[in-house]
Amino acid sequence: MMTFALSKGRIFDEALPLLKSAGLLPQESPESSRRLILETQRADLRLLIVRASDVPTYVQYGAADLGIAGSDVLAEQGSEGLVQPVDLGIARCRMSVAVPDGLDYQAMVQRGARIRVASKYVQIAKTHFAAKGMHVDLIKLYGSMELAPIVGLADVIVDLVSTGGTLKANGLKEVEKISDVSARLIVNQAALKTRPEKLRPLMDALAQAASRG
Ligand code: PRT
Ligand code: MG
Repeated sequence: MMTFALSKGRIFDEALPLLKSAGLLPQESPESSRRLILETQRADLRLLIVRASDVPTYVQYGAADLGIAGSDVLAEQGSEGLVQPVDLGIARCRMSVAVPDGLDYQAMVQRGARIRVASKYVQIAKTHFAAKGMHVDLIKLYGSMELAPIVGLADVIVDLVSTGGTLKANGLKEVEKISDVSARLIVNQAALKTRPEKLRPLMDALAQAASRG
């Protein structure tokens, strides 16, 4: 039996065509089912439905053999014990710094001002501002980052941006791209060593499906 960890929502929706063409479709939709373990078209493969940020943990500990995780989550949490054979090119967005519309970010940077940064991605933010030689105070949030500068909790945020609509709706603007983000296939390194004959064909099928997409 092989176990594949996946999150509902954005990643599942965009992974669906890939799962379909690799013959890995679940028997029921995770959006309508309350089950957390789903059977698939293949008797030797089951899906685990977990939070997006928990996918690497399940695969790292070997509770799942493989999974799909955003490169944002992998960069934030580290990817020890994981192989990342394929950029699936789905759930694309970018990690950016955003500030209130009226704020002159470049001037703040040039002044060497100490800034307060709110983010769910504190490691990514820390690395980014350290590389720029900036002093920052990091404030960890778990969601609704856009609110922080509006209510004076932080000067800037580091968050994912796709259309830019969420920033705009909250009076913020994107001032610096940190990285491009997309979902990656991840595989437990030890499982790949001990059962390559099972895992390789799956990895190849998903890689092929992704390259066609
Ligand atoms: O929702 P939950 O707390 O369970 O977990 P999650 O928010 O981590 O999961 P989910 O499903 O929302 O996101 C899973 C993955 O999708 C992320 O880790 C990214 O790799 C990827 N992804 C791609 C995105 C976006 N695009 C995206 N736009 N994740 C989040 N967003 C959010 C962003 O945080 C912001 O609030 O969408 C908003 C911005 O969108 P625009 O279009 O208004 O710019
Ligand atoms: Mg979400």
